[in-house]
Amino acid sequence: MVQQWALVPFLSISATIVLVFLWVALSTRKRHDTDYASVARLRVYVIAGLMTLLTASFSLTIGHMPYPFMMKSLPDRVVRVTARQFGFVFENPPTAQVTEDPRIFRLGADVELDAISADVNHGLGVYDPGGVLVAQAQVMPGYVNKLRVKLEKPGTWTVLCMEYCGQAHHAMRQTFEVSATP
Ligand SMILES: [Cu+2]
Repeated sequence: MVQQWALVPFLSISATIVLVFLWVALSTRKRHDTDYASVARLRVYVIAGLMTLLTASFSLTIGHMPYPFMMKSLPDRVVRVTARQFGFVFENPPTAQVTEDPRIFRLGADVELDAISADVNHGLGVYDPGGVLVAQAQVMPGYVNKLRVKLEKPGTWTVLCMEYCGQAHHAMRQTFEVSATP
């Protein structure tokens, strides 16, 4: 749903850019003198408008950042995800005293995926059972990227590689289960 709504600003901004280019191209057909005072005034309006737009969109969206819930609480579970050409391996962290299957979670769990690569750069894309991309992170060799995900839908979730990493990149996928019964 979010992905579909993202098309609306993309298409309207693209249309605006095309119209501005057309307007500029057509306005150069006949010669006229420049009124620098009105150009300066227009510039002030454009900058003021842009600042208002940016401030408004910043204040409206900042509350939806995923970070506050990450700061407030510890994850319910931590799972290490190692990416390599061409797959993802889920494991319990070596220090954890858990015997749970690292690919089965309970519904509503707040999970931290500690993603690292064993070879080249990959991307970790986490899709819910409806096929919606819920979270993603870069996966790099030599660095653990911590991705927090709330598993709010029961069923089979899919992990796909989000960065072209070689010939079988398209086949790089893994699944995990979110079960409503504990
Ligand atoms: Cu990959």
